[in-house]
Amino acid sequence: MAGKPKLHYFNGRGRMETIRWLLAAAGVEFEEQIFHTKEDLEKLRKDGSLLYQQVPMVEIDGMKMVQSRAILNYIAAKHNLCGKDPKQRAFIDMYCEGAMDLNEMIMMLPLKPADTKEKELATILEKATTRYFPVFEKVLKDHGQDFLVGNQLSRADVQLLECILMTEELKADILSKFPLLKAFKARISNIPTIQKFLQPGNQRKPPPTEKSVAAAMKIFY
Ligand code: GSN
Repeated sequence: MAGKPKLHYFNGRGRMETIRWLLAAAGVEFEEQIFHTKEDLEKLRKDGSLLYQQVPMVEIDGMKMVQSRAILNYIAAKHNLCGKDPKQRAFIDMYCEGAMDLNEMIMMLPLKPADTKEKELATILEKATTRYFPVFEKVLKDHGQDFLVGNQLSRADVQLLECILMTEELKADILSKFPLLKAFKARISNIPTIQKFLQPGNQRKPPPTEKSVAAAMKIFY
């Protein structure tokens, strides 16, 4: 039997966090090899472990996988989290890409110059409430089901929950005009594997701080 997946990344959320979420939701235990220095990253590069010299890298089922989307696709396919036919998958992919676009804006916020951060934050909140969340609210309203696609848990539900929680960290009442998303958040958070991941002390990473961002920057630049 293959061992636990091993995640190679720095000590932060970045592009690995959604991978942590998806593994946890699928009930897969995983290990983390956190690197703290440029030298640790160089070592991985030198031993040929990184196809494009980049992380995230996940050792899984005898592969050293890179490219966060490829990794997510593999985990989702393996654990039946991408729908039951190509059409369901098409919708799941569209919802995931929307959630990832919003996540990426949030992920990049700490890297923006200090004098643009406030404006950037306002743009993110505006996009969340006028572009992304209305789509998901409408999907849930139109079909009246518990999950976004096909009336069963998919990666879209997991990735949307991650996205909602990240956006709430920026503005706690961001869901105030989205009652169905509020109920969705409670419902998906209650799935036992996800509930476990949300417990303090689990493998979910905390939001970035000035200190953690500076430490990550030192590794890559
Ligand atoms: O999605 C992906 O995994 C890739 N398309 C991008 C991965 C990436 O940009 N990795 C950064 C680390 S910070 N993001 O997670 C990276 O390894 N940068 C160093 C480099 O030489 O590009």
